[in-house]
Amino acid sequence: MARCLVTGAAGFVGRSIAAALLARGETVRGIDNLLTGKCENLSGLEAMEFIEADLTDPGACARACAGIDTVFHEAALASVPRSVQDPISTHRHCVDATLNVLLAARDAGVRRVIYAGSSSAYGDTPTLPKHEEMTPNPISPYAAAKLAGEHYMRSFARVYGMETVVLRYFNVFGPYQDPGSPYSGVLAVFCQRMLAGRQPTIFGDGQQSRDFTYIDNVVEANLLAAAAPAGKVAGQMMNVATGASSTLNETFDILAELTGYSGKPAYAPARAGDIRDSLADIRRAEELLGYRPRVHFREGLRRTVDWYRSQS
Ligand code: UD2
Repeated sequence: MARCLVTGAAGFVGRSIAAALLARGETVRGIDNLLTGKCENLSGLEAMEFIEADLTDPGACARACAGIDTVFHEAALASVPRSVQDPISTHRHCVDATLNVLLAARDAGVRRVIYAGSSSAYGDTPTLPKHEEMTPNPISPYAAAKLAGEHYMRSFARVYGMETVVLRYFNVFGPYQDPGSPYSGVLAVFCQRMLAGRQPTIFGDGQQSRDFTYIDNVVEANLLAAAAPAGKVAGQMMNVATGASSTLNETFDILAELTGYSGKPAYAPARAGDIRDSLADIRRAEELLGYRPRVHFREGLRRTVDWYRSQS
């Protein structure tokens, strides 16, 4: 790899990828509009050149892509319920931004763009595990927007010969995930609340299941995707997950043990756009990248709880 650009570099996944790249001695530029990313996430990334700008601005994308070899496109406006509330903003920061990044990357001669896809693309189809040959079935505006980005990736591979790689992440969690917004990922919210002795709320009956994926596995998949031969990965899409799932009720029980929280969860009605079960088939990433999840769910939760404890 020569020079790398990480979009969403002040966000949870982006900062984690940037940190791993810097640790390998890569030259890294980051861009973030700080809409959901946080300045404090940049601490430890001082060696990274940072641009505070919005990817909906084509000029900012051009500046960010100049001289870059590999783009890790992590910037997005995450969250299913946020997209139900405000689909236009989700579209702007997921779809318009992605097209701008691709156009700027094409014009700057970027070799490879790796895209953070979302397991939400599979929607509520009953078949488990979800494999890449399945027809996408997005339910929420967020799922539709992230899937549109995948289609743009593939089309840029086909028509412009760019090496695009889509990694469909399944419910990523770990240190630096923001627990402080109503749209935060469930594990960040639960860790923070339970460590503070505050009752978490489960939306629905708690029997919904997720293939919760610890951040280090996602970072590793990105590094592998950056290094893989083009003949194997260009224009491809693959799941990045663990291949195992847990229900929210089970997860609550593990977190109660790890945090020492002794209360019960509250239950509230299920959220619109929510899907019931999610579990990945990860054989394609194994075959194309040599990816294997190294940190399993319980160990990931333990590290995550330790991190939130160290922050509080
Ligand atoms: C979707 C995607 C995920 C990622 C994410 C980004 C799926 C299966 N996954 O995650 O890959 O793209 O969007 O935002 O589509 N919940 C509670 N209490 C809370 C918060 C959440 O019970 O305080 C529930 C929520 O209703 C859902 C589950 O926890 O059933 C997970 O919610 P989430 O927002 O962490 O992630 P999810 O699955 O929408």
